[in-house]
Amino acid sequence: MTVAPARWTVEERTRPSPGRLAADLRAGLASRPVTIPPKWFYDEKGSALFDAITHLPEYYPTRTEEAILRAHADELPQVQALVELGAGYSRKTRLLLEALTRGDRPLLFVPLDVAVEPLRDAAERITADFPTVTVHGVVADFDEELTPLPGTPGERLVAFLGSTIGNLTPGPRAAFLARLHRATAPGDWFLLGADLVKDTDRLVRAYDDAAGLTAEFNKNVLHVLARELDADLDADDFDHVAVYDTEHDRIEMRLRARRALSVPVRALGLVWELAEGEEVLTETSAKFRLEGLRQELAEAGFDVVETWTDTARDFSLTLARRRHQQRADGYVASHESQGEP
Ligand code: AVJ
Repeated sequence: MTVAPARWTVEERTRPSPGRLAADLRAGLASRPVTIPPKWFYDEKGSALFDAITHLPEYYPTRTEEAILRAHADELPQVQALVELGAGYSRKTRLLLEALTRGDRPLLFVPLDVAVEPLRDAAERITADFPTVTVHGVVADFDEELTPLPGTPGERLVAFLGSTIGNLTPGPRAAFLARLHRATAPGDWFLLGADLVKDTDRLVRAYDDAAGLTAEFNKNVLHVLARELDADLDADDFDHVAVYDTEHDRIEMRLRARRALSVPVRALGLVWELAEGEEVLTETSAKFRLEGLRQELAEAGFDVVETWTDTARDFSLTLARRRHQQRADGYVASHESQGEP
């Protein structure tokens, strides 16, 4: 009997722990409005709800991005490694893998995710379906340092799809791009999916659908807090709210207390007091303008090479490349090949 060498590994750099949720809630309770980071939506139920949202008629981003990717996947650079931030084994991942392995090209696939189980599942299925792909999964949070990224420096494509970048407000977004810059080398590519500014009514409907799935998704974070932090939270005490902030170009999802509440949070040893009508901020989802994106990327050291959109300009895919020596301010580093000052 011969045993094939394993074509996948999963490297655990972080473990999700209730301690991190406790710290996030503690910090969130001290801010106004009270804020809970959106990453805590995604337990098993929340992930399933999000998947259902992507099929809703009102939620255009996923299907639009997929169509753009389908139309332009063959124009992507032929790289040695594909790194996917927040990856799973989506249809979009398949499209990328198909395009990058055409003609039986070998490819290293580096899915990066906060959870180990989906990574193992994806790694098994991808190695089974794509004979020329080797998988090196990384369990990590892109809120934290990304370095070192597997793959050959200068020959990698980092994909960050689905407008997940929209969950970051401008400061944290610049910090994320700086982390990406530290983790990449000159010549590496960045493929970014970003939702675009559009008619307010359509945006609000995408985050407040008629079937109520987004409301359920939003309230799911209350179940996560109740379970993980032993909090007496009842989802029925809250209303789902989705508003568009035209000043900051972003959707905000909030949970509004229907009455005054005193919520024991035993894991934190405190009682969370909410006034009637008080709103808890659970997600911001930024909507972008192409010129602004181009500028943010350039400031972070990534030059836009291509921008693809659908005909309605609802969603964008941007292909950028990490600059070689020259910086936006004109400074040219002559000797170092990596890591500008
Ligand atoms: C996964 C963050 C891109 O902001 O559109 C969907 C999450 N929230 N419906 C988004 C989400 C409500 C989604 N992202």
